[in-house]
Amino acid sequence: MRTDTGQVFRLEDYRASDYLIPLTGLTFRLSPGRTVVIAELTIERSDAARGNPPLILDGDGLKLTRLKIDGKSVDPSAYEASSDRLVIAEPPNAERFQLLVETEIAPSQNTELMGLYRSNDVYCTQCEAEGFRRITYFLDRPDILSVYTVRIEAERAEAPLLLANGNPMESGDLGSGRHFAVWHDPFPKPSYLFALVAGDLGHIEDRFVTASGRQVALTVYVERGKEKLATYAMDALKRSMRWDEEMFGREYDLEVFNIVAVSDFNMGAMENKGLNVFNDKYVLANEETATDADFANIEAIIAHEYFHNWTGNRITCRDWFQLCLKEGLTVYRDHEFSADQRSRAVKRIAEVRTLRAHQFPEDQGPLAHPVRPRRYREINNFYTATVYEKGSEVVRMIRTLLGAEQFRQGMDLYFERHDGQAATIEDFLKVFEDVSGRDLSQFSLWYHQAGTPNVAVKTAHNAATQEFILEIEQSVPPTPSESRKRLMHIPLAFGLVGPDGKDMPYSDVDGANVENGVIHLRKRRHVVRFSGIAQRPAASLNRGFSAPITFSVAQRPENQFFLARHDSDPFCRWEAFNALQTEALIAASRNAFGGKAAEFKGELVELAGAIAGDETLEPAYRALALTLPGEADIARDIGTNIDPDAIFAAREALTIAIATSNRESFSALYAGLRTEVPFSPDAASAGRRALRNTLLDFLAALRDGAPLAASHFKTATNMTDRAAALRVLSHRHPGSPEAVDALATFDARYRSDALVMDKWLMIQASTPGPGAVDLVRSLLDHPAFSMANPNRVRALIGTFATGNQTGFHRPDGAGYRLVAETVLALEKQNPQVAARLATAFRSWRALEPGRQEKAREALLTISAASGLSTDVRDIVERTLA
Ligand code: B3K
Ligand code: ZN
Repeated sequence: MRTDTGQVFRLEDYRASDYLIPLTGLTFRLSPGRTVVIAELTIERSDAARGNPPLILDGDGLKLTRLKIDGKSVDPSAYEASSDRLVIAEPPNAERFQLLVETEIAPSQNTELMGLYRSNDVYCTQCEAEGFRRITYFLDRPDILSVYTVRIEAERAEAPLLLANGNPMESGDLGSGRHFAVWHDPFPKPSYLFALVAGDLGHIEDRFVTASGRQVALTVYVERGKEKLATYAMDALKRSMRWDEEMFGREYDLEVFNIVAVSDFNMGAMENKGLNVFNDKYVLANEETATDADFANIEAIIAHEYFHNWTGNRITCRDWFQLCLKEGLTVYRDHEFSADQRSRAVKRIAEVRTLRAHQFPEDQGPLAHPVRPRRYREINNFYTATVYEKGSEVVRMIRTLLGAEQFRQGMDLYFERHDGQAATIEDFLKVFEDVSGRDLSQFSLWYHQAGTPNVAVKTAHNAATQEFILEIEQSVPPTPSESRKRLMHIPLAFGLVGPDGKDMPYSDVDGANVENGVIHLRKRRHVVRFSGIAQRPAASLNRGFSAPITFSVAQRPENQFFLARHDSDPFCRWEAFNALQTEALIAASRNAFGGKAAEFKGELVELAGAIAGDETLEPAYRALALTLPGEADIARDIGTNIDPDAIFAAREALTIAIATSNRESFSALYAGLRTEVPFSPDAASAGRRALRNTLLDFLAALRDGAPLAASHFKTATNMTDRAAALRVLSHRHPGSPEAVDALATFDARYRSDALVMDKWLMIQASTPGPGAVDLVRSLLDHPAFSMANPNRVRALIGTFATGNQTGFHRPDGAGYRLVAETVLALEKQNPQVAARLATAFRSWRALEPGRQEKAREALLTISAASGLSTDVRDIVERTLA
């Protein structure tokens, strides 16, 4: 573990490297406790070098055992090797020379899961962002592109399978039970994309013929016995490959594409060239073990990592400040893929819910940073919702600005101009300026300025002049170290919905540039006048969520209800209903805070019933609309002085009000949606299950609802229904005989399947109320839990900290203490996962004063610990600042 040195990295300090490494040869002699790594590097002086600068290679926890330059041993006085760097003060004064570096590492002792480590007796690697320096000394920065040839030697019995990036070259026997394989990757790549896997794994294989007729051998490797669980991932891979050819003209470029699923992994997956390594949670699935959400995640993540082959690998990042160049763009691409494979409207709503749940609180709290940050202490803490999700929204806005055709031309130019390079956000924006002739300098603030812009709108209609007027004002709230904000270019898609539910035409518009249904806001205030509007329309604004902003519209409630029933834009229709629910919930939680009973408008409760039964809407859409805003969503919209118990009470009250008034229609609808056999993971079937399970949640919220949920659980024929029923039982009827029985049945049935048991841990960790703290503490000792496995930690502690508002925010601070203790216990073995967990405190200043103080105390116990990792110290200090 690297302890904090206080060092800060700044974008403005970027300098090209003095040296390049055009060729990298690596030999691994694998052994769990002592692996020898021999790096043979061709080093070249770069154009940036002046004179004969020292060669400084990065390391992290390394032990040097041999060093040669041009085949000759180097005198110890001529270099300085420490665990974190290798300095050769006077390298040969030649254009190029050969460096041989031998290091020794211990994969079996690597608990950080960065560099070369062991997962279930399989050797695997994770190098992004700076894990390669835990394997060998190197210029471990993304602008050093090198052609790799990798030789792996291992015991055949332990590791019959030997994989690395690129294409297989040769393999053979070494005698005494050992064997070898050589891999060559012809595409120059940065070190963070290096990968090696060795072990004894099962696999499934398939083929893909690219658009130009090249054959690619596809293989997914999984734990032996789990081969059948990889078929959905393989199918998603083939669909991704085809889609990227059709939509972006991108073909795959190697002879093989390999995916390996491992069970110990710090994040979702990794796009190493030709050898993607996955968290097995995002590969393994069948109806018995995976929910529809799991299937959708697998499809999206397989696609995401595959799409990185062009956006990330062929064109990579110049430095880590440019992370969004590959991540925001690739998230945009995987979103579009899923929208094409499933329902575009449903996908968009789900994306916005995710953005609001993860990115908005980040942008509105102490960890706010621009999509392209300018400074960091620990780069691993910048794989954030802002870089990924807001980064994707920025790309989407570029498409909105340019239109589909010019956007595609810009992407084509990007691939043509920057293939094989390590590029920047400026390079990316420039291609779109070049194809469109537009000036994107004001727009580029989306990359450079943190904070969620707010747009406030007032509407007025003048019947006499037949004018409809929008008064629009933008503001960007201050964020840490950016108190003054510049005005943004905000593309606001809109429609004026007439009494017949259709968009009204207007004869003229004045006050802002309006093109193709988009108002371009560039100034602080615009008064936009539409003429030729005889009757007052309802303003449908930010259609499709065209800009990632918060929004306040002074619009009559009847217009909101009207939009919720009639808007032709499915996103805004959902949004109108969601806003009505949110308003009602905020009012009810204020009442609950003041001890008053909640009351809800009949029209709102009836509308929920109408949406549930509206056959013109897809079931998945209806399910999303019926799902009330989450407790954290309501808290975020309230903004300050948050009392999670009052919010919970309000949400319960609205659930019961909706369930009570719509009981009969919900029951009939529920009964009509039977479990479908045989199971299919497709979007339409998943949508019907989602609607049925959402209806169950309402019906089971009623006092006599436990038997219905118990029967749903018992008759379930797939994991989606089974997990939904278990959640409903244990959240709505905790401690009931039905809940206790279902939890025990589930445990007995899935005890040996860790991924399924994660669901069991998650459901319990999110049980509302003060009892959750003790429940989670007791589960720390359950055999299904392990502090060494990131999936287990995220399932139990992560879910508790971010998915259990009343548990984590228990007024006496016991929830905060539990999470702080876990952060401290975990960070010694895995600082990256510990730091991620610590971000659960990021919204602490929005809490009511009592909880705020308890949260601060917990944060202080973390920051007071000595020898804290850079990862955790960075998060905790920024959170407290
Ligand atoms: N690029 C990786 C994330 C690496 C995270 C390193 N801390 C997965 C992805 O975004 O595709
Ligand atoms: Zn990515």
